[in-house]
Amino acid sequence: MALTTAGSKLASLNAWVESVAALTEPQQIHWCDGSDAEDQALKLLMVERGDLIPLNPDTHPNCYLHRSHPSDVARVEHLTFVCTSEREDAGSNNHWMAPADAHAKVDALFAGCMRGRTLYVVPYCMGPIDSPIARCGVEITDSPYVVANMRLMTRMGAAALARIEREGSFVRGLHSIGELDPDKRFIMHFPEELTIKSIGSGYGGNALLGKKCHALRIGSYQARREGWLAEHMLIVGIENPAGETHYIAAAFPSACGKTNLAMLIPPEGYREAGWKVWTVGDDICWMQQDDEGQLWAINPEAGYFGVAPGTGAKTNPNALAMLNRDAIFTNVGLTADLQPWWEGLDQGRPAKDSQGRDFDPANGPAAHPNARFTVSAKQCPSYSPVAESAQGVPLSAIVFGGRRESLVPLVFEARDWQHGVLIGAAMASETTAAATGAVGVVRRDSMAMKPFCGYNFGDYFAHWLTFGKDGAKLPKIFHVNWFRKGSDGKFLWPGFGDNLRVLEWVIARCEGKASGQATPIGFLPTPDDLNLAGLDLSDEARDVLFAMDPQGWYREFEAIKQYLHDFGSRCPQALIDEANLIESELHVLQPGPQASAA
Ligand code: SAT
Ligand code: MN
Repeated sequence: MALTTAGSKLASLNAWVESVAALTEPQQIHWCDGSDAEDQALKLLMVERGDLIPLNPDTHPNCYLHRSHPSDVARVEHLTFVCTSEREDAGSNNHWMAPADAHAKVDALFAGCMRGRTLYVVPYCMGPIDSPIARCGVEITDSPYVVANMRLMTRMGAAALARIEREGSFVRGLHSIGELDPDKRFIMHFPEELTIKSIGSGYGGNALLGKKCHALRIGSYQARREGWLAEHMLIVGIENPAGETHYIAAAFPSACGKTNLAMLIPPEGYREAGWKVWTVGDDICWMQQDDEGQLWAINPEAGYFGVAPGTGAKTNPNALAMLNRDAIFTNVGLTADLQPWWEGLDQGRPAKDSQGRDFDPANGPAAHPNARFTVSAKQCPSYSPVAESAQGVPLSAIVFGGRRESLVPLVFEARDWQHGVLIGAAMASETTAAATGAVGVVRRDSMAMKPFCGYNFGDYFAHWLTFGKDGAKLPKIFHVNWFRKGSDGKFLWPGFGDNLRVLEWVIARCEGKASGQATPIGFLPTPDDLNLAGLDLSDEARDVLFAMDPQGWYREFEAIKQYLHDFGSRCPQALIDEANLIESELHVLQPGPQASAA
């Protein structure tokens, strides 16, 4: 690998790299071209340093294990800031710091932080390189692990640099692992300057700046300014036996099964009938509306940074099939013969845990619950043939979903766009291991964007409403819940491949071919509206998954209204009116004297 200081044809880029080098004082500067040779050289370097462990070359050629610092295994929302000039523009959904204070705080930590290290300049493109929806950025980092991951997760290197030089603009992301000290860790976003500064973490969403920092936080801000949407959604194509494919975008919080849904294998009867599922993306979706109101979506990413635990032959065979070559594993366990191992894998036994200790169940699971794999999207057996299309795919439906063990039925449909935006805004979910903090606590997570929206949620809801123009060919909006539990505490719905049964109803509703019952919260199917053939659903499941509990929902809407009110005058009145209307309809359905009086 030639370690050069060669710059670009873009003076503003060169000047930025020079100013960062002056601040961070690296030993050398390397401009990444994204080539195989560069990738191999970096991996060799990391193996020599002990940052990567080569896995079994027979079972997992060109695969590596990385162990991050035990204090650095997830996103850190309490250390993540959106730094707009006006505090209100960041909103109560974000931690805020004044831009000057934030720059001063992190620049002091960046000063001299790359001494003895290499500064890597990583040009990347979010989205197919020739797509008008795609946007570019440059990440400066001192972590070769970040470089190797960015090469899998984005279109990284020479082609991206050429586009950046042509366009003359790019999002600036400065990253250093710093001292990996949680007390000196900050993930700062300056949306008005299209700039990110992240220090003190080498992990996932904190360090791979193209992902959550650019494609969601800065991206959502850019999207509002430019009139498009940057969302925390998978994109999946569902092909019916007639060969027609409908594209669905679906928002779920981190670690709620987006990757599994994006790579779903149809149940046997569906497979035999000719149903196919095509993966476009598993985490992020950028959408633009055309003149007819149709939304077109691209996956800005080029790879998957998926949760390893729970990925098995039954839950996600497509993911397993793509993970046996050219992949990076982070914080998984290891078998005696150097194969990656995690809970939920159907074969092998762990010899080492995620921290490299001899595996001992007394220390907890072998893999960290937020252990990840990084792999090129092209390796997915269900990778959609149109995933690289510059114009994107046309969306038939948008699906919101959370992890809710009670109240929320399996699926319901919004009456119209405005009601759908309310459903998205009101989303709530039990927290997972993808972020540090308590797991299993229900919190509102509007559109699964609570950790990722780069501006005030009130303005964000208003932006969503602007797409609902009269006569627009908009996708229908749905809400699903795969995680409802029965009185025995077990999941009532089998999930995984069987979720296609729900998506079949979703698509049939989009085509006007299926029935649904009107309720105050939206249209619900009855068990007869879904194909449940071959499923052994309990009576409780049939009762509960398709029912709307007016009293429970009345209480839910009181909480939703309170939540909306917390955004003050920034929250669009139309959403509050919509919530009031639903609440009054629910009130009428309450049992007891009030209902007879109504
Ligand atoms: O760590 S990441 O933010 O990249 C993954 C996730 O939380 O979805
Ligand atoms: Mn995610």
